Amino acid sequence: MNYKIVADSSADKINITHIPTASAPLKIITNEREFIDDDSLNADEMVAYLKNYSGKSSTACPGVNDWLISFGESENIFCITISSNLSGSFNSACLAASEYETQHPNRNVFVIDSLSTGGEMQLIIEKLEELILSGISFDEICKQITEYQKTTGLLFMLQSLKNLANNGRVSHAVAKISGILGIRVIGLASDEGRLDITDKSRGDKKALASIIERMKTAGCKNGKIRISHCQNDVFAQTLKAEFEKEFGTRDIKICKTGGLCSFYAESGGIIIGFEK
Ligand code: X90
Repeated sequence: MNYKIVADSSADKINITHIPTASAPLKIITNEREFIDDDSLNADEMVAYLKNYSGKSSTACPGVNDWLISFGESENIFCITISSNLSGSFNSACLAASEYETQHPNRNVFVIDSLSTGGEMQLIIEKLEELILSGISFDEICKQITEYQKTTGLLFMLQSLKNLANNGRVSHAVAKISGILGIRVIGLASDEGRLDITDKSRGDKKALASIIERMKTAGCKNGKIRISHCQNDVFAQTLKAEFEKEFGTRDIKICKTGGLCSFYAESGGIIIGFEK
């Protein structure tokens, strides 16, 4: 029985090595250019280009065919998507899964709505690898990963909500506050997989205090933490050091946001997946 874990590119990074993986790319689209969120994308160049671009910009989820390509020829597939309340990615993955299972009656695809993105998807992927390697059955893995999802969370800190508002993912009224210089908007992925904004803090120091407080309240202890940052390595490193002190956890990884999360988190943005 062979296994494969596939995720859309909003996961930012896939940290596992023992099970084959694939990423289904989202796209970032302007009137002049189209960016495919795969390994060849230079996200920093894209962010720099978008800074000087004043026209319309949007994103598109992977199509059914993109998902089918990522499945390849594997027998047992776990497929993780960005929140179905933010994107059509889950929907198109489900369509691809049923097409795949019809074509290959002996193969299985389990599609997981992360109700989140970034680091929380990384944690789900890592847990899946662990469960597969433990040798339990496909059905048992499905059960256990669904339970695991209840024990993970996601927090974000953004310095601009412009692209989120322009694409209808937060209200323009909420986005306005983030336009004020020095303001960092902090929030959590809600249980329904939407952006739940909880704090507006001025400056990194206050933002740091709000982040720690929110993570404590959310139930973060000494489990794994996965941080993605958009052009903000300095603050990501500060967070890592503070999390180590505050929660005593040593398993913290930092990566750069991929194309999709760079587009929405924008320069300075931070996304944190954590275990409760
Ligand atoms: O299908 C598409 O075009 C993709 C749409 C994605 C929209 C939002 C992505 C947000 C990514 C922002 C902070 C994380 C919030 C997660 C809450 C569940 C980054």
